[in-house]
Amino acid sequence: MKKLKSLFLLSLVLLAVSCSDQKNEIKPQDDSAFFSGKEGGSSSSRLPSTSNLKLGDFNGDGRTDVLYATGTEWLVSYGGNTPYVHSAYSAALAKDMAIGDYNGDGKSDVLAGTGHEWLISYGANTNWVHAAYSGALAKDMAIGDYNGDGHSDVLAASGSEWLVSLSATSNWAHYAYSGTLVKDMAIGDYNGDGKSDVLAGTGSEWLISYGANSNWVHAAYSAALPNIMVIGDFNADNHDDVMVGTGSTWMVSYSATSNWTTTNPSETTVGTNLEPGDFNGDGQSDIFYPNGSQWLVAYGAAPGWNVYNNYTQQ
Ligand SMILES: [Ca+2]
Ligand SMILES: [Ca+2]
Ligand SMILES: [Ca+2]
Ligand SMILES: [Ca+2]
Repeated sequence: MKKLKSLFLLSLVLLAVSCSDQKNEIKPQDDSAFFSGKEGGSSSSRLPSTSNLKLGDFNGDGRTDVLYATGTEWLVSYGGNTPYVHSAYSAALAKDMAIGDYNGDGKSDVLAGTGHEWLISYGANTNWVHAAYSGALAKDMAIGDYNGDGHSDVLAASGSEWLVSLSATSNWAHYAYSGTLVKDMAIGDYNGDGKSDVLAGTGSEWLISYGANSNWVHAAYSAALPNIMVIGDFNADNHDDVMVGTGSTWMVSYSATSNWTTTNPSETTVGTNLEPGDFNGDGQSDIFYPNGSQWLVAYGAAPGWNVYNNYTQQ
C-alpha cells in the first residue's frame, strides 16, 4: 500500500476521476417508487463469504455481539465471549441480513429483503415486522444514518443516483446524482457530525460525499479501494477512520484524511476476513477475526491478537 501522496495534488489523475464530475443537485422527491435493487456487493461486511456470522449490538449495552445464523435459528453470543443463546427462529442467513438500528433504540436490528418487501426483526429477537416494499436485497444496501437522527437508513445506488429510505421504512428519497455503486462505497461518519458519509476510491484518491448528499470532496491520495478497507473509529474521537492491511502491516488513515499511521507492524493475518467491533465497550473500534474454532480480537487495531472465544461455531 502506497502512502498517501500529497505530491500528486496537481496531477492529471484529477481529470480521470470517474465520479468527481457527478452532479449532486437535490431535487424534489420524485415518484417515490421503491428502487428495485439490481447492483450487488455490499461493502458492509468483511466476514468470509462462507461465514454465517454477523456483528451488532443486539442488546444495546455498548459491546459488540456475534449473531450466528444456523439456517433454522439465530444464536447470539452477547459480547462475543459468552455462550450462544437462542435469539429467534429464522431461516435467514448472514448474507441475507443488513444490520442497523432502524428504530433508534440502541439495539441492532436485522433487516432482510425478500425480493419484494423488507422485513425487520428488531433486536434480532422479535418476529418479522413489515418495513417497506422494495426489491432491494441486503447486498444492494449501504447502511448508515444519513440524516443523523439516530435511526439507521438504507442507501441504494441505481447507477445514476443515490436513493435513501430513512429508517428503512420511508419512501425512497433522492440524495445525489452519482454513478458510484454500493460495492464501491465505504460508509462511515468521517467528520463526526452524526451523519454517515460515502467514501469512494478512484484508484488514486479518495473522495467523500458528506451526508451522502454533498458534492464529492477530496479526502486523501491513496490507491486503497473500499473493498479492502475496514471502517471504524480506531482512536475514539467520534470520526470514523480507514484501516487497510497490506499483508505485513496494518495502517490507519484517521478520519480518512490523515496520512497513514502504522498501527500493527507485524501482522500477517490481514485482509478480507476482518470486521470492526467494540468488544470492550471503550468507544475504540477493535478488529474481529473468526479463525475456525477461535475468535480473535485486536483491540484498537493495535498489535497482537487476543483469543476472545474458544468454543465457537461459524
Ligand atoms: Ca433497534
Ligand atoms: Ca437516520
Ligand atoms: Ca458525517
Ligand atoms: Ca477516529
